[in-house]
Amino acid sequence: MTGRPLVVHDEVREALEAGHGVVALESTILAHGLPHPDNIAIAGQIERAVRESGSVPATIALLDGVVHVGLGAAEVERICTDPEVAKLSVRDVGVAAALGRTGATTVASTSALAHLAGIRVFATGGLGGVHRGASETFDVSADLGVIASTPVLVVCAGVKSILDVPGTLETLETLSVPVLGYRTDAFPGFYLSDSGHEVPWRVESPEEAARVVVVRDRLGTDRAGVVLANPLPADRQVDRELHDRLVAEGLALLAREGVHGKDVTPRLLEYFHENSGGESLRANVELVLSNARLAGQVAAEIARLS
Ligand code: PSU
Ligand code: MN
Repeated sequence: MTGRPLVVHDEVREALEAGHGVVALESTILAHGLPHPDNIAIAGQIERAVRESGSVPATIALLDGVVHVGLGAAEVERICTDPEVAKLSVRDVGVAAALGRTGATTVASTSALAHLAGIRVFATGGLGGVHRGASETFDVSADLGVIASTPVLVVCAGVKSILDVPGTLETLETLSVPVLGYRTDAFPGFYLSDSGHEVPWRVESPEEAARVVVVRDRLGTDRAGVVLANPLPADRQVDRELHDRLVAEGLALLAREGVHGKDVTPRLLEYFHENSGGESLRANVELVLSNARLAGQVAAEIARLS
């Protein structure tokens, strides 16, 4: 047993060596967040959105005990198709690697592995956060703590309103993670453009977001990542009534089925996709593609400024 079980795809390694923009992409959203078989085509669209904005995509996953930073099409298809693909947060990655397993990486583990590979920007859909009732269940996503100690900029559409949104924002403040609204003062609520809560900072362009990363780095104030919150346009968000009904039903379903731990988010997403007449999937795909595009632009700007 020698060497680190981590492979960086040739194209990604060359881009990093040449100082070009690279965007990390998570695989949990593919394996556990989007329905099969749509997830295969969507994975390709996400990678294309990064390329079209001038950066190289690096989808991250664990395959047969080896971390891959950058996947080929067949590997993406495997992550999207194989029902045995585990959901791996940071604490799971080393164990799964030791046991030779295959798994998808969350926001937490994708950020950590992106940083190991030298990638500074990461695009996803929504962050994990503080769950409602967390003061009793202690269910707070590991995403938050890992972002707080991993200098990667995460582009997301905020968090879902199934979570405790103000509690999540308070926790990000406690953990010293800056939250930037992209052309907005409102923290987005994933399916909704505005969660009803404010962000502390706002940036108007990919260049401004890139400057935040570069200047924070130069200052060396702390090692926290940055959350760049990119809302769906108001006319593309999910209808509020439908949204509120899905959230109420979804939370009731979790209680009824006794779902807990890492199964909570995938179960809810599945419920939404099956009960929204295609609306949750439509919005989810649009926001992920928009985040991938923006992340590609920010990564290209960071490369230019560095
Ligand atoms: N939020 C979404 N879609 C997702 C996830 C979150 O809207 O697919 C996934 C991400 O991979 C995130 C993870 O990192 O769920 C958080 O899971 P948990 O709450 O178990 O930490
Ligand atoms: Mn949890």
